[in-house]
Amino acid sequence: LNAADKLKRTEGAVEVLQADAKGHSLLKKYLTKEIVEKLKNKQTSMGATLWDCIQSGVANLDSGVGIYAPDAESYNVFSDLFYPIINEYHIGFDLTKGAKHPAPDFGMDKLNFPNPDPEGKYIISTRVRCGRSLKGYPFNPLLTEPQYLEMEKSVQQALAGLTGEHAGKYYPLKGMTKDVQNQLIEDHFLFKEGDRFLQAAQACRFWPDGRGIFHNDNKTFLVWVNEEDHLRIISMQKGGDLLTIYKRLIQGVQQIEAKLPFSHDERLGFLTFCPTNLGTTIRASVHIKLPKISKNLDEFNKIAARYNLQVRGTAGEHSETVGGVYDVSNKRRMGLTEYDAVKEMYDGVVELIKLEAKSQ
Ligand code: ADP
Ligand code: CIR
Repeated sequence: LNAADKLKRTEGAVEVLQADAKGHSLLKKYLTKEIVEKLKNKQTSMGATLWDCIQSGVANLDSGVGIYAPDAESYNVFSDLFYPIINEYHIGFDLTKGAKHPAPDFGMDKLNFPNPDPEGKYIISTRVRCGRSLKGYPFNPLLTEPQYLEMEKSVQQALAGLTGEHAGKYYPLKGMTKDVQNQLIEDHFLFKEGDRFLQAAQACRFWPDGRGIFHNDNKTFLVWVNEEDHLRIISMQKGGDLLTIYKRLIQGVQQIEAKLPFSHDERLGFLTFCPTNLGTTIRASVHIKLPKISKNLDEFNKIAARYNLQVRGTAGEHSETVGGVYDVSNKRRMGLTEYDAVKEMYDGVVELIKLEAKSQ
């Protein structure tokens, strides 16, 4: 699209969003004619416009959120739109009132997460991930092909230096056979391909160049390269031993941090492409079967929300359940520490299991 077309679509966005009765995105809720008028001609120093931020949510009316930041500066330049969305998603983190994300704290000295399901009746697996961006680079829509390759190379080099149980191998997406790729996706280790929300955000350009996955032999420590974020660092394994999984993540992040400079902002925390991931960037989740309390999905979502938990399908965001397995995770990632984000998931899941156990 040229600049004139982008402007035209921006001016028509409110109408498109409001005309769709089913849509319930945060973009639909917060994008007003006034905000469009105020922001439609603004640009970041790298040239990102309001259209670049909202195009995914306008193309995908069933978005939950509907907005991405092409670069970190977008969060400030388009703050009239981003701040209320951030405030609602992160359950009360109001940057218009001067909210500041706390300093990073994994809580290594106070970890205490006894397995909430020692008999393995409910929890199938546990995963904790965080996102990181490399200093000096914008997010997906503004990256050039040479930058993707340069980033992949420096990440690959840094990861090659990992030791102990974090040591592993990098597998570029380019050249990976479809069989291997699909098996990794099916086993929940690798990001999916063709995410229409990311595609519409211009986040999949030059795919699969510069994209890949690093993992150790056991596939308990993994790093996604240049999918939605520059890095997604992941620790996961079967069962409910969150303590082991979380410690492995912390140690992995600290080893990588010693080799690569990450983008961090005083008020926003760690910087990510999607505003839902800012701050701690932590999503701690269980794959869990709670057949009684999840029988009615609307009801289950409401129960989960009481504990600030989010429910996703078995294959992650925007997917359905397979065999009654749900992905239950902390929803908010801003305005609390890494430790508290993980504890929020842990405490909530303990309560859900109690509810399931006493349900008829
Ligand atoms: P993200 O966690 O990176 O925000 P998704 O919701 O798309 O993104 O999930 C990514 C992958 O991680 C999916 O395959 C999903 O099934 C898998 N996953 C998430 N939580 C768990 C878990 N607790 N155990 C196993 N796999 C999980
Ligand atoms: C949507 O709006 O549904 C997609 N753009 C995904 C947004 C949520 N992402 C997330 O929770 N990490």
